[in-house]
Amino acid sequence: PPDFVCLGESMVTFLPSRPGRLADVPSFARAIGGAESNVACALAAAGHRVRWVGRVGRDGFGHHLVETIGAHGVDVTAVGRDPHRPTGVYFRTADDRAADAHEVVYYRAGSAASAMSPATVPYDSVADGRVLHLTGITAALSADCLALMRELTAPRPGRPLVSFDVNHRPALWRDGTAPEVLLELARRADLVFVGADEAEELWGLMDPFAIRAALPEPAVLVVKRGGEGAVAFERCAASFPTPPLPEPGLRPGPRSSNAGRAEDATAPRSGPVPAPETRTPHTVTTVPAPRVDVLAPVGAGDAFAAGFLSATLRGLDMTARLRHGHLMAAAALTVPGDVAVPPRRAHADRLAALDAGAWG
Ligand code: KDG
Repeated sequence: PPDFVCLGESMVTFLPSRPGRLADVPSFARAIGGAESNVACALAAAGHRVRWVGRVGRDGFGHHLVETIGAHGVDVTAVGRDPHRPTGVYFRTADDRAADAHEVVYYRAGSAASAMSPATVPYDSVADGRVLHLTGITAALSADCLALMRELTAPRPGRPLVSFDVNHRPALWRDGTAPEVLLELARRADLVFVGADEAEELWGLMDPFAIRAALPEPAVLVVKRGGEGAVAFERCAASFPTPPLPEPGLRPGPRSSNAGRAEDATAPRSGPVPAPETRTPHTVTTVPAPRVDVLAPVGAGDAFAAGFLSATLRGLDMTARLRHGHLMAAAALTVPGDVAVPPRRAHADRLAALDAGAWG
């Protein structure tokens, strides 16, 4: 069985040959994208057994996606092929003055992946891994996809650990339901990743403690704060992760000075007052992000999730998990495409083990 199953829509991505508005760019280079398969590719590169479950059209773009993701070492045998609907595609633009001023233009309405549902995606094809990684993008694709997300996150005996990246894509949510749907799904997951910027757009919350107060259920909540780093909340005696895989000679990185404090979230602090249900004590670990020159931000969140998930399954401590997330994200930030070229595991371990001073 795989360590990870990642489910979601992958698309052929078109990267611009030069900066400018969509109307002005003369040609594009073909690449691949899709938040969940980006995570799958990075996890495979980190040495894990990974399956990607999605649905593509019976068309050239569908073949290309399956072949390329498979060539990254990801198991693609459970990918569905839809004879009636096309594979989704999307175009990116670039702005040479600010990397985050790019546009993303989707051509995915009615795509093959939007036909994923409890009927077209057999539960057994996603439930036999140790961790099932999902994102909020899937919930926005169609009513069927939302039903599938609800089924996969419903509590049931023997459910794999569910990892959920909120991944708010405003262009996909036209009906105003994103705040409530994404909160509902996140509350049913075991591990949640959310950007502070997304939490502000969705729920008007930016302070990590306020976000934790709104999302007390997941055993682990990671709030990403861009260049400022990330904060992880872990419920004490959390059931996540399952016992780590034995790895001889593993040397976890040192703790940063503010790592691993057991906190009662109801203790007085500045900022919004947490809801009473956060009385369960949790540890709070903060790790700054390394500085990099950003070439293209798309895919960095997926890379972060992959680094964090890989380190989690390896049984590394929370500081090391966050550092591996940042290192993988740095790899994605410095390439033009969506899929990171991750550092080799031994190299990443050495970087993650640098002392706290090197981490800002
Ligand atoms: O996280 C990166 C993804 O956003 C990108 O690869 C495309 O999956 C994608 C999406 O739906 O935006």
